[in-house]
Parts: sequence; C-alpha cells; structure tokens
Amino acid sequence: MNRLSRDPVALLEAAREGQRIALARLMSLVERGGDEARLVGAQTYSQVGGAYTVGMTGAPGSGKSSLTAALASVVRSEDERLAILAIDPSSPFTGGAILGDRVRMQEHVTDDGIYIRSMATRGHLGGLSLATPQAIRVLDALGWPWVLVETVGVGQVEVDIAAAADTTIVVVNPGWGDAVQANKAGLMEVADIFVINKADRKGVDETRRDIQQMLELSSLGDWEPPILMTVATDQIGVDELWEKVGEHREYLEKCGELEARRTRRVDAELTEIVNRSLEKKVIATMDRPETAELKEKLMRGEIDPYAAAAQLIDMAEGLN
Ligand SMILES: Nc1nc2c(ncn2[C@@H]2O[C@H](COP(=O)(O)OP(=O)(O)OP(=O)(O)O)[C@@H](O)[C@H]2O)c(=O)[nH]1
Ligand SMILES: [Mg+2]
Repeated sequence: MNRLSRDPVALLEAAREGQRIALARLMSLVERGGDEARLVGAQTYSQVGGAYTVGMTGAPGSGKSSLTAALASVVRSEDERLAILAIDPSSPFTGGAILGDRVRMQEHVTDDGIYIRSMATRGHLGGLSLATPQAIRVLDALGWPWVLVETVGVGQVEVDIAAAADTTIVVVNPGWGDAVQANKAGLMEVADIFVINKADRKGVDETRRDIQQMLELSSLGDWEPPILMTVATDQIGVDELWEKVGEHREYLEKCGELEARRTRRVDAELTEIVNRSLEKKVIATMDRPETAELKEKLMRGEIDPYAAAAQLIDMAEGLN
C-alpha cells in the first residue's frame, strides 16, 4: 500500500480494483483540500456522470443515520450499490454522526456493495462545500451508482450541501413545532421528499398538517413533495421512501430538470472555487507592507475605502 503513497492515479487504479484503503486515502486527500485534492479532481472529472445523488438533511437526532442505514438495506435487497457520505459539521470529536444506529450500520460495514465515509470539518465549514462535490466525483468515477449525502440541517452551508443533490430528503419528527423549526432552518424549500421519521411517536398528524400548510404557501413546480412516514429503527416505510426517490428521479429525468439542476450545481461550485481563490489572494495581500501603508493613508483620510480596496484588488491580481 505504501507504494501507492499519495499518487492519485495509482490510488484511483487501486480503488478501482476494489481496494478500500485506496478509496479511503483518496477521500482523505479530498477532505484535506489543497493541491492534492486538486490532483484527485483532475483525475476524476472526466469520468463522471453515472452516479445519482440523494441528499438527506434534518435536525440533529431526527433519525437521518438510522434512515440511511435502513435505506441501505433496501438498496442492497435490490442488488444495487450505495455509497454514503456523512457530512459532520459539528463534531470533530465523535468522528461521525454516521453510526447513529450503530447496530444497523454494522451490518453494512463489511458489505462490498456499501461504502460509508464520514467527512468532518477541518478548519472552517466552507471547506466542506468544496470537498463534498469532489468526494462525490471520486465515488462517481469509481462507478458507485448511488451516493447518499447526510448532513445535519443546522446552518445554511449544511442545508446547501444536502440540497446540492439530485433528490433531497428532509427528515422531521412528530410533535408540535418540528416542521415550523425545519421551515426556519430553510429546509422546506429544498425538500423534494418529506419524511416524518419516528412515526411511532405522537403528533404525526399535526406535523403532516404543518408541512402541508407550509407547502400550500410556497410556490411549487410540477413535483409536489410527498410526505412519507417512517420508523427507521423498525424498517417501516423505508421501501416506500426508496420508491419515491426512484419516482422523483424519473420525474427529473423526463422533464429535463435533472440536467438543469446539475448545471446549477456546477455553476455554484465554480463560483465557490473562484471566490475561494480570490479570497486566498486577498488574504495574502493583507500581510504585505504596501497594505499597511494603504491602511495608514486610509486612517489619515488621504484615500477613501473604495479606492484603497481597488488598489488591494489590483495588488491581489498581481499575485499568483
Ligand atoms: N422511536 C424511534 N426512534 C428512532 C427512530 N429513528 C431513529 N431513532 C432513534 O433516534 C436517535 C437518533 O437517531 P440518529 O439516526 O442518530 O439521528 P441523526 O439524525 O442521524 O442524528 P445526528 O446525526 O446526530 O444529527 C437514535 O437513538 C435512534 O435509535 C424511529 O423511527 N423511532
Ligand atoms: Mg447522523
């Protein structure tokens, strides 16, 4: 394995032969970002297009990981293969929200048809919005037909990551106000499918009504997001959920919206990359002596902030 070191080409080749350790290494490179992640990207971008991505988001503890594990069983029973990315923005310590339902997930860890990886934030959260599409691309290039991305729907970036999928599932729980909270978190507008998980608990009807009311207030396209009920821990309603994912996929493919969504996604990624690169250059500029001089001028009222900014931008553009 050592001979593979960090060479993306060798790693990809080994991963293609089924070496999980090589795939894990590729994912680490992508997670870390920087030049090596770029090399991985350069090796994979031309080999993608086959994977269908499903995003799953919802409040902490709503049962996303349990539902993911339950879905994995359904997917396997249909002889399909599924890769799971658990994006973990909050807990570098536990190292993975993924094993929410540990026992169930355990069934899958030794299965060749399932790949599970949790990705944590290194440094700031924004890094994950670049690392996630890269990670999906690696899995896509390696021929994984389904990629499920789980994120906790607590902040805009996490919601955006989950929504950057072909089909987005939003998980809520029964009980007063849960759907209202989800709405506040911006989850309503990204949902293609709603799941009321923990439907073994009280308050399912109220939650369903809340969601319906919110849907009535929003402008819907031709696809009306269905509201499903599941008990992830008992595998109840999970077949239906997978069926709905299939229906939504078919809908997107037929009406051309899949292409449109993917185009928007590429746009967003490109904008993000450009923003990051410019940001990096500007930050580098901030350390230069000329900048200190400019700031002093600004303080003395010899230059206005916009003119100073324009000079900084010029300086940044001169950097490589
Ligand atoms: N009663 C009941 N409990 C459930 C159900 N689904 C999940 N749980 C339990 O709810 C808890 C949280 O489940 P997780 O799957 O870890 O939830 P999560 O949304 O992935 O959590 P985070 O990743 O921490 O945000 C666990 O104790 C599960 O066993 C369900 O349908 N019914
Ligand atoms: Mg989880």
